Amino acid sequence: LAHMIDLSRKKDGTNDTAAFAKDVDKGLSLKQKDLPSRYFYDGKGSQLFQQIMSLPEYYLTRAEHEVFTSNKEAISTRFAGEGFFHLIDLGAGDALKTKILLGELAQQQADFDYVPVDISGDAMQQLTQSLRSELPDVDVQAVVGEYFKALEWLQQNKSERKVVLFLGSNIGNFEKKDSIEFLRSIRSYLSPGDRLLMGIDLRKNPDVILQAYDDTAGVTAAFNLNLLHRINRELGGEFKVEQFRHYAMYNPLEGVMRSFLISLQEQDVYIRALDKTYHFEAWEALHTENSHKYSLEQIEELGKLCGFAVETVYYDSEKRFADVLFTV
Ligand code: AVI
Repeated sequence: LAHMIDLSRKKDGTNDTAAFAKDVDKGLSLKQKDLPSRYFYDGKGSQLFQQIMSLPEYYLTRAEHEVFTSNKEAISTRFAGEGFFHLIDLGAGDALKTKILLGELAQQQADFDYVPVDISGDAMQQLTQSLRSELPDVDVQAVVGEYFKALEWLQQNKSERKVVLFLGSNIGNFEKKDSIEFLRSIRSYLSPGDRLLMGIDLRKNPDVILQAYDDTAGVTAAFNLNLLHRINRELGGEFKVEQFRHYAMYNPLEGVMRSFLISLQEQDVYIRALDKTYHFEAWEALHTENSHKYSLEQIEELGKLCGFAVETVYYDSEKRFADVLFTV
């Protein structure tokens, strides 16, 4: 059984390009230029991120894969213990890690349905298809749209138990205050007995972290620079992309990996959709992404602030990455 519902269309008549244009103008007009990292993920960017996930330096995905492989029985048993539940996978993508759990849950004959949520319709189409052939016994209700739309939609079945997955250290890309707002909002859709399993990249040797965001093959650089290509493609921007470079740095005090695009020379860039020109000084930085790394203490604290208690922490063998199971 597999369905797909599309909640991505906007009611107010504005489209995604208009929102993108507005955010680009806002970000490039700041004294310290800054663009939201969620705009990395157009078709090309999503493809590059897939490539990043299999880079030797990008340990996060492999580490979380290991967490799932070595703990799938324990996790599934916790999920399935109390009767029917919805397994809601926020930002599911290709669900490579979730499939490990789904296989185990199916084997345990758990009573659940799987609700992958993603902004990419293509990704949800492909996932639905692959699940149909790989795990035909799992009920799938794919949702195309923003995270909260999906949670709202699920409120129709308010009394049904929910387990929310937020994997891949996606929480790390939020500013601290946004992560609190986000988790509180998830919490508001949950009831006692519900759970949240969140994947979080842990603090570790700064060299290891830095290399993960500055790989030798240059895939992460291409991923970052794609944001300028996207502005050129979608907003008629005139960025000379080769006049910018990727620069990544890790601050071990804050536990934050920051990525920038640095202008290699003084230049003006015209963007047709905004009919505006933006000035860059030589070596001026445009900030594009933060990836926060957490300590276990901070994770507990963050959970507490948002109404979640830590039930179990699952690690990979090198303790690089944690999947934290929270209860409400
Ligand atoms: C999606 N997110 C968790 C990735 C990260 O590690 O922050 C995005 C990424 N940026 C550069 N490499 C990967």
